[in-house]
Amino acid sequence: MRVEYGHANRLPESNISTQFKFNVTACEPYQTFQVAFNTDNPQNILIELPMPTLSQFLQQHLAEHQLPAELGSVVSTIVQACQTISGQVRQGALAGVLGEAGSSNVQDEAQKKLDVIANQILIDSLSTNPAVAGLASEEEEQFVSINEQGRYLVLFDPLDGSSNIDINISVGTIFSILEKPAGPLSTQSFLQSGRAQVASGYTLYGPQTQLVLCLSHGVAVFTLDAGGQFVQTQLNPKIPQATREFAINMSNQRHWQPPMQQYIAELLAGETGPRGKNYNMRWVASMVAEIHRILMRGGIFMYPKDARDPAKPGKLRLMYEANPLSLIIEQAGGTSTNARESMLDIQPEGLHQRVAVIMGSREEVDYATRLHQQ
Ligand code: P6P
Repeated sequence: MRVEYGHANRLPESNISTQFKFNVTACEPYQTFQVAFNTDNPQNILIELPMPTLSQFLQQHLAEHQLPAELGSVVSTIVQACQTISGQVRQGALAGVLGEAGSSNVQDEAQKKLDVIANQILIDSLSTNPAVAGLASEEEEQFVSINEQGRYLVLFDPLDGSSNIDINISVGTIFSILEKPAGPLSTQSFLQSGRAQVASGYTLYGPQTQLVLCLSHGVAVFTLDAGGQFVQTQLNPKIPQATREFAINMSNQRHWQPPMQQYIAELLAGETGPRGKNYNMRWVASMVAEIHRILMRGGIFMYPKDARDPAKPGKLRLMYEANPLSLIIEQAGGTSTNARESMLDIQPEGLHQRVAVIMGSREEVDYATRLHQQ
């Protein structure tokens, strides 16, 4: 953070006669700093201050919001695993981690080598933390019991967007943290609505490796620095209410239900149609990358129910994709639904339950959802 020039209130033990007040260009609410300045010309104060690291942020955030230290410990364990995964992703072919694993997961999807590696890194890390009672992963059919006395449950998609790995397009890790209910650990322990999440986040392995974290009190963005530290680079990004950018896989258009057909047709009609403005489209095929773009500049992301498999309400998974990302979207001023109800209110019925997804800028999500409710 730079303080370009400053004025400070009367400092103790000082012989300064005039009042000074700092006009700080960017500052964390809790950032404190000592100032020694030249009284001959106080206007030329330049002070470089370090942005907080993840551990500094957690220490302050947990205290400010009276959150348990164990929650910070579980977050730190997940983030350390993500740093290890980042190292593997970055090396790609050089580490021999690209290509197919030659196996399928519970979703009957072909696993990439990095899917399996990332999954094992997270399981191994979380298994060392006594605050973790159990975990659920996209790559594991059943939950994994860790410590019956643990306080938290962790659910994750170890490497979302893995079809992009071999072509060097951004992928990410998505995680969700719930409190373990009383009683013996079972699948039912995990089946809590998205509103019950005590934390969620994702790590985006892109041009930068970035961590986006939400402990239900705002959203913080961190960037992995050259020394291997996550440093806070943004606090409480806000998603614009309106947008001109939508993200959907248009090749599925003929399979959508009529309300989604209508909604997208109106967007494509642009300023000549009922919406009265032109739109742009993006599709990365990596949900974490789409949601990060929306967090940074707005937009709407959709993966609707389609007729290819009428038994499936959607492609994406509720517990470790839609819910953790919906918490972040809502905390940043956006909204998220399954086209009928708020995503975070859905009562889960299975660990790997799929769901239709519409999330992002409130104005568009509300409009698209209303079309499905008519
Ligand atoms: P499609 C990645 O496989 C994923 O689960 C999401 O990250 C992404 O948004 C979606 O599927 C892409 O699906 O059908 O366009 O390949």
